[in-house]
Amino acid sequence: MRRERGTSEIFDDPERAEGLLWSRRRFVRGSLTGSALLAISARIGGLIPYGRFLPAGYLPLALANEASGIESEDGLLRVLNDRPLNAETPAHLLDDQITPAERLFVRNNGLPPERTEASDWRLSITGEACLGPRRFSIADLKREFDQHTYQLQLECGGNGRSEFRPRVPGNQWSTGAVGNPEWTGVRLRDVLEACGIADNAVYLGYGSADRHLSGDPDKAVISRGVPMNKALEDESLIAFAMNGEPIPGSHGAPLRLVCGGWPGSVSGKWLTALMIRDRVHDGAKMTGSSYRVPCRPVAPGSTVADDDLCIIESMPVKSLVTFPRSGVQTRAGQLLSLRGKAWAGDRAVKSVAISIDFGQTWQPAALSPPPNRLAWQSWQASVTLPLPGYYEIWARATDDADVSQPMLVPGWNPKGYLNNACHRIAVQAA
Ligand SMILES: Nc1nc2c(c(=O)[nH]1)N[C@H]1C(S)=C(S)[C@@H](COP(=O)(O)O)O[C@H]1N2
Ligand SMILES: [Mo]
Repeated sequence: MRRERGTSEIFDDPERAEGLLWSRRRFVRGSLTGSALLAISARIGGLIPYGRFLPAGYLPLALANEASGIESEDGLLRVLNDRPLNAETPAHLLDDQITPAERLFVRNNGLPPERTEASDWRLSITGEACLGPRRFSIADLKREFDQHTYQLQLECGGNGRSEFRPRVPGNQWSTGAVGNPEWTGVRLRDVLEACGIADNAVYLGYGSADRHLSGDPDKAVISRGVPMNKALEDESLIAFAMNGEPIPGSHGAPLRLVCGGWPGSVSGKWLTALMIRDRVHDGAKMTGSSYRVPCRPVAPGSTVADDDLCIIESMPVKSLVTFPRSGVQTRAGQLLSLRGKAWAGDRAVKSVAISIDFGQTWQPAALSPPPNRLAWQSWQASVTLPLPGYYEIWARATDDADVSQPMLVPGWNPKGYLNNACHRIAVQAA
């Protein structure tokens, strides 16, 4: 006897849902037959005007969301783990050009330090390739060096991890481990040059004051860094303020490194040390499989030797639809305003395109230039949904080297980094 499954049971498991909704019988030479479309329409609860363009095997967002529980309560981050704290921001809360503190995702690898008084804080500069090691208070930094303010985009290397199949371990971020606060601080370059950079300098490593989950005070939680050329860019900051206020506790108070456009993990929070290294920095989470991806593509599910993994540098082009929020109701035949953000690691975004018909046709969005290098860019567009029914709005950004976001989840890798697949929202037109 065939057992009927309730919708919630089916969609507990998106992989199985996909199998059930898109069983082979329902396709004729790769295209969707009427009966499959009807089955999907029934699940969604209405007509899908562009249903004939649904790609084979595609799980409509209205159903996928039900499975993954992406929705958070209004105005709140979605907590993925509370020890250490990891929380992401729903896309519709990232509509500001400058991300407010309470809407910036939190990614902690350990526990924040107990004491973070700015007046007691010290930053040491050392390393094999540091000519004159020094120690600075925050007051010293402010007095000795010019201050600079930049909007700098921060995205966790694992943002989008939840979409990889087979699944990979780690925080199951959907799209919300990204933000674009405004940071104020001194240039890393000015401070390093004041100490003296030897000719053999290769890499800058950081040390920080957070506490290892094991409780072992000798264990570093994370100690990553960037090659010297990235460290010496104008926008690489030792920051003491975020959005014009002292940096909040969860975001690295009172001092942090910010190197925009690279995986967030290079932007050390609770910064206590900088090491000018004569080799690639080898601190915690620089080696093994941390923040490294296969140097050459691998089959999904492969085991990859550490020697075949390369350190992630600039993050790839990506975008979000931040207005309206997924799941809204609107009216057919009326203009619907759309807004979003786009960013491209070290590059700028050149264009953003929108599709309302599952990628058959695309229309350009209006894209603002970045206020400074390494800031995300805002875009807007308006569309008309011709008939009542279920739609998805897809956004796709292209960077200034003509690289576009993929429609499908790109290159599977053992730790689930660098998923820059297009974002999409569901809209019902009445
Ligand atoms: N000291 C320290 N710095 C850190 C981390 C950390 O756990 N400890 N997490 C890193 C990671 S993986 C990311 S994505 C960003 C997140 O910054 P946020 O929590 O301010 O958004 O901080 C980075 N800097
Ligand atoms: Mo991260």
